[in-house]
Amino acid sequence: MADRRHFLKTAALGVTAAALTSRIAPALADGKAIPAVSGGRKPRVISTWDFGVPANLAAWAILAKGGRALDAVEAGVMIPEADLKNHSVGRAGYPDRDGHVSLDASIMDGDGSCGAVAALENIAHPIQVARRVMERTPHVLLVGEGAQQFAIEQGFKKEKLLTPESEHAWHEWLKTAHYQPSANSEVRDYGKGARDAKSLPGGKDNHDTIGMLAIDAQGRLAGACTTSGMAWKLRGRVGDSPIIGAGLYVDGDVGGATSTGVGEEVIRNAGSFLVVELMRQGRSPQQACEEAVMRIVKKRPQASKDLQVGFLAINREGEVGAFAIQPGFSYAVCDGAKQDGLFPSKSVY
Ligand code: SD4
Repeated sequence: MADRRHFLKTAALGVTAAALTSRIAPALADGKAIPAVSGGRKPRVISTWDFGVPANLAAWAILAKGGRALDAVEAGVMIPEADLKNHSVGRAGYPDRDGHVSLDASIMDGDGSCGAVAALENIAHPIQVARRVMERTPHVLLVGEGAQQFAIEQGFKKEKLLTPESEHAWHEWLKTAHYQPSANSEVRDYGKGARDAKSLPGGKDNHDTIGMLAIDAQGRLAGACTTSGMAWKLRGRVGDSPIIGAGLYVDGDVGGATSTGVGEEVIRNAGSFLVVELMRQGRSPQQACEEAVMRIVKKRPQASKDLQVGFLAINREGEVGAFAIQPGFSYAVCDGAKQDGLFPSKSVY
């Protein structure tokens, strides 16, 4: 009955699951969806969006010396956390609707160890706090004031993260106070993508994240994900990035996945866990990302036309895959052959 209701609803919208599948079929059939990045190369580090390129380089400094994947992803994502041009991660992130910069981050090692913080304020490098949660507490996730208290006890400095530029953007937003997530704000705010802003769907710049996955010379896998979440979000809102299994998941026997975009859609579908489980069942990283994206689209076909979600994955062979709902998602790949690889992801639309 529920299925029938769902069918009638989607049919009424003129968008059936079959129609959606056929929209991506050409991409699958013409070979374009074959992973741009083949396997067999270790070490390798990959990350979301254009700002993944400098982040990968910091991770590479560790991986190239034979260092540990876990150390590499932590060091890598600290670059965008500190970057004042990046209004989506760490310092200079856009605030919530009440003007608070509130940060989410998670880190996971191939052996299943993980740590995360959510709605953390006034601490510049949430990924480091997430790692401390993983290594120095019996817990996985600390939130809000408790997370900040823990960070300060661990020696992190309390500081103001709202920059004058981000504060100005918030005041501009307050003039209408209209909340509408928009796709691909990550590239719009950052680097060359800024030029393409007008051509992208949506209005305000309001979300970003870096997700990073690495495999080291010994074949160990790890991942990290950090964000200031959706700009102008409700105070207390937590996205997918600090939720293990949603914004990040790593299993050393299989591979890792991370996500970017509207976190609510990713949480609903346990997105990164789903991608890793699909790889466990034999899908390539590319196939797994495509299936996870289509799961989101099929559940909410109408809503998905106006929102962005992208998945990025690597398997233990080092093979890479990426897929998104909307065009515009990019991912950076760094290995011994090329350190500044940047690829456009395939997408449903
Ligand atoms: C969130 N997934 O908080 C994050 C935002 C994001 O690209 O990834 N934006 O929902």
